[in-house]
Amino acid sequence: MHTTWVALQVTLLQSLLINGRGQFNCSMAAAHTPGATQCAAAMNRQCAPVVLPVQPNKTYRLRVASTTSLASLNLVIGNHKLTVVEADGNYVDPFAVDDMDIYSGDSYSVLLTTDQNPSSNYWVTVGVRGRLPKTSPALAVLNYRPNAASKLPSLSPPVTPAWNDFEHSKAFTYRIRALAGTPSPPATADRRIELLNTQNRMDGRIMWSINNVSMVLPATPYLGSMKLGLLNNSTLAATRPAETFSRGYDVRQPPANPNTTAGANVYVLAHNATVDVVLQNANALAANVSEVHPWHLHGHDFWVLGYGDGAYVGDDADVARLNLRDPPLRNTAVIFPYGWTALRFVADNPGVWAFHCHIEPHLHMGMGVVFAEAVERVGKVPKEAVSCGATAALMNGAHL
Ligand SMILES: *[C@@H]1O[C@H](CO)[C@@H](O)[C@H](O)[C@H]1NC(C)=O
Ligand SMILES: *[C@@H]1O[C@H](CO)[C@@H](O)[C@H](O)[C@H]1NC(C)=O
Ligand SMILES: *[C@@H]1O[C@H](CO)[C@@H](O)[C@H](O)[C@H]1NC(C)=O
Ligand SMILES: *[C@@H]1O[C@H](CO)[C@@H](O)[C@H](O)[C@H]1NC(C)=O
Ligand SMILES: *[C@@H]1O[C@H](CO)[C@@H](O)[C@H](O)[C@H]1NC(C)=O
Ligand SMILES: *[C@@H]1O[C@H](CO)[C@@H](O)[C@H](O)[C@H]1NC(C)=O
Ligand SMILES: *[C@@H]1O[C@H](CO)[C@@H](O)[C@H](O)[C@H]1NC(C)=O
Ligand SMILES: *[C@@H]1O[C@H](CO)[C@@H](O)[C@H](O)[C@H]1NC(C)=O
Ligand SMILES: [Cu+2]
Repeated sequence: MHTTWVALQVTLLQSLLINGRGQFNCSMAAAHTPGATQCAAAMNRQCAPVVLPVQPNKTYRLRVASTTSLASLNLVIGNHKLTVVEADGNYVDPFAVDDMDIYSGDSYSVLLTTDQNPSSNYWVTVGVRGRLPKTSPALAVLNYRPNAASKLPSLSPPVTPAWNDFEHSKAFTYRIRALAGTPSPPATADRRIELLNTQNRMDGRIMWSINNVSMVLPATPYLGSMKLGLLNNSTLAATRPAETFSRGYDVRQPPANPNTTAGANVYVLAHNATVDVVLQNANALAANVSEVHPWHLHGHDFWVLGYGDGAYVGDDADVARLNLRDPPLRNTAVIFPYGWTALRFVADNPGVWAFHCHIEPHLHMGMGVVFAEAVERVGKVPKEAVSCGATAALMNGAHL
C-alpha cells in the first residue's frame, strides 16, 4: 500500500488548490479543448496541475484533508471508485463511492485501486459544494506511470455534483459508520445541550448566533481567566446562551427579530459527564437560505449519533433516529440546511475547548461556543497564555 497526501485549500474567491496548485488566471481550464494545452503540457509552469504518480494494478491510500476557509468540497477521480476507510483519524466501515464530500476541517483516508486502462492518465476534480461556486474546479492529474505526467487525460475532467444537491451530500454522510471494534458511546447522557444556529444582526453587522448569543472572544484568554478565578461558572452564566431553544422556533423562516447579543459562550461541564449536543440549523437572514456548517470540536472526538431534517423536537421519532450501534467517532460534523445533527462525547479531557463552525468567517462572526472541563485539573498554564488582557495584571508573582 502506498500513501499519497492530498491537501485541499481555497484561496478566498480566486482559486481552489490541490497541494498548493490551482487554476487561477491559468489557461488550463481551456486546455480540455484541443489546441489550448500549453498550461497542462508545460508541467513546470506555476499553474500546471499537481501530479499524483501511480503504478497500475496497485492500491493507494489517499489522505485527504480540507483546510478551506469557506468552501465545502467534493472530490472525484475520473473512472475510479474511492473506498472510504477512515474519517478524522478513526477507521470507518469501508464503503465505495464515485465521489465524496469534504467539509472544512474534515480529513479522510480513501483507497484507490489503479485498475483502469494504464495507457491513460486521469483527471482528479475538486469542486465546490453547498454554495454557488465562484471558482473553477481544482484539477490534478492521476498519472499512471510510465506515461508522461504531461500526457493529457483522454477523458474530460469528471464533474462534481451540483453545489445544491444536498440529498447527494446526505447520502454520502449517512453512510459513514464506525468500523467494528470502535469504542461505543455510553448508552445515556448526563446532560443535553441544544444549540440553535441562526444568522443575525448586531450594530448593523451580520453575525451568527448560538441560541441567540454570538460568540465574541474576551480580551483575556479563557483558560488563564478561569484558573485565576476571574471567570467561573457563575460569572460566565451572565453571557452564556441558554441550554436549549424554543420548541416553537420556525427553522424555515428568517429570524422574526434578527437582533442578537454577544457573549463568551462558555458551558462549564462536570468532569467525566457524558454530554449530548444537538446542533440545529435554521433559515439565514435571507428567505429560503440555509447553509451547511461543519462544526469542529477541539480536545475530543465525539460520536455522531444522527441527523434529521427540520426542527429537532426530541420526541420518540427523533430519538429513534439516533444510532448507538455503530456511530462514527469524529471531531467534525456537518449540519445540513434546515436540519439537525446529534453528537455525544465524554468530558474527560480537562481544559477549555472551542467548538465552532469550521468556516472561518462564520467563526469570526460568532458561530461557536466553548466547553470548559475540570479546569482545576489542568496543570501549569504557560505564562504566554496569561500575558494579555486582565490576567496580565495579575501575573506578577502569580503561580498557576
Ligand atoms: C493574468 O495573466 C495575465 C497574462 O499572463 C497577466 O497579464 C495578468 O496580470 C494576470 N492577472 C492576475 C490577476 O494575476
Ligand atoms: C493488471 O492486472 C490484470 C489482471 O490481473 C492483468 O491482466 C494486467 O496485465 C495487469 N496490468 C499491469 C500493467 O500489470
Ligand atoms: C434591532 O436593533 C437596532 C439597533 O441595532 C434597533 O434600531 C432596532 O429597533 C432593533 N429591532 C428590533 C426589532 O428590536
Ligand atoms: C466567581 O467569581 C466571582 C467574581 O470573581 C466571585 O465573586 C464568586 O465568588 C465566584 N464564585 C465562585 C463559586 O467561586
Ligand atoms: C433574540 O433576541 C431578541 C432580543 O434581543 C429577541 O427579540 C428574539 O426573539 C430572540 N430570538 C430568539 C431566536 O430567541
Ligand atoms: C454551571 O452552571 C450551570 C447553570 O448555569 C449548571 O447547569 C452547570 O451544571 C454548572 N457546571 C458545573 C460544572 O457546576
Ligand atoms: C473519570 O473517568 C476516568 C476514566 O474512566 C476515571 O479514571 C476517573 O477516575 C474519573 N474521574 C472522576 C472524578 O470521576
Ligand atoms: C421561498 O420558497 C417558497 C417555497 O418554495 C416560495 O413560495 C417563496 O416564494 C420563496 N421565497 C423567496 C423570497 O424566494
Ligand atoms: Cu458556518
